Amino acid sequence: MSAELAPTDLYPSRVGEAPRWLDRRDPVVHGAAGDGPLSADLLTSYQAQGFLTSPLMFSEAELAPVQAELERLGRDPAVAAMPETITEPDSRALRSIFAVHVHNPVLRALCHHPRLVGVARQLLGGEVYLHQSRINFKPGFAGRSFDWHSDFETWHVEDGMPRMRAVSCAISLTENATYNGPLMVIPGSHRRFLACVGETPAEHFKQSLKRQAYGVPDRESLAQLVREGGITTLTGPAGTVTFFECNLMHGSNSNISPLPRHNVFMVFNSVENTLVDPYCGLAPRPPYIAERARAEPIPYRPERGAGP
Ligand code: 6CS
Ligand code: FE
Repeated sequence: MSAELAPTDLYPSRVGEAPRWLDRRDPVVHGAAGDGPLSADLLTSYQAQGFLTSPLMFSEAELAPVQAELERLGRDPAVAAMPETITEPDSRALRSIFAVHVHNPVLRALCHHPRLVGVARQLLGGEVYLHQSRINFKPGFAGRSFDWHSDFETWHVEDGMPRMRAVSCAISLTENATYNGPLMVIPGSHRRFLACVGETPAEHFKQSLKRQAYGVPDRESLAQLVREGGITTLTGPAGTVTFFECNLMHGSNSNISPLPRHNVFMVFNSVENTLVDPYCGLAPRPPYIAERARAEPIPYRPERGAGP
């Protein structure tokens, strides 16, 4: 790795013998109240909690074409064979399809939707591009869990994202109920960085996207975060939009209910925070997991009359 070219590693992880808390060196909110659709109160809440849910929604009519596209993709054998498609660790059920904003026009339109881009620009303080996008399927009976993690820990170590200036957006395409494996977050956990233990193996993504083993917090640190912040379960009807900060600790349970939980995720990153060589010293992950070449700003024109 050309370490001399990369900026100093402000968040070293997977390098020590024991887990370690490091100070957050970046703001949580990079823009201001006048810069976009979110009020000062919503920005203050995001700053403290690390997430915002339902400040805006997608209607049933807006969602219908996306839901139809998900059905179609889920059935297409050509899609099942793509490298972007990840199956569950214990079955051939679909778990994720990556880079949907690149290869699918319907999903691309959703990922570029001004309602979302306006919020991302405000939270990140300027122009944004998509670092990653994916559909996370969680079919009834077969959908498996996602262990607790901070996305930023992985993006920093494995992708070379230098600073905490990214935000994830989750849009639920089915109802997310308490019983079908909804997203769970630890409020306030984004305000510190937990350096994890373990050395990243080569091509870790082949395993981690099914079941993550490196870059996951130790039990003691996790218990401490939950003592301080509790756990919030993000339930809501189809169309619910959640923004969560890149360093917020989150995870989800398996879906043993008969009812599917399908979400679309996209990750907005500031154009001032583009990727450098991965801090773990290994080869970068494929571009369908972490975009490094196409970091042009998403064109933005505000929706007329929109606002949370
Ligand atoms: O690898 C990624 O980019 C995302 N997926 C997992 C399972 N963990 C980290 C991050 O959210
Ligand atoms: Fe995640």
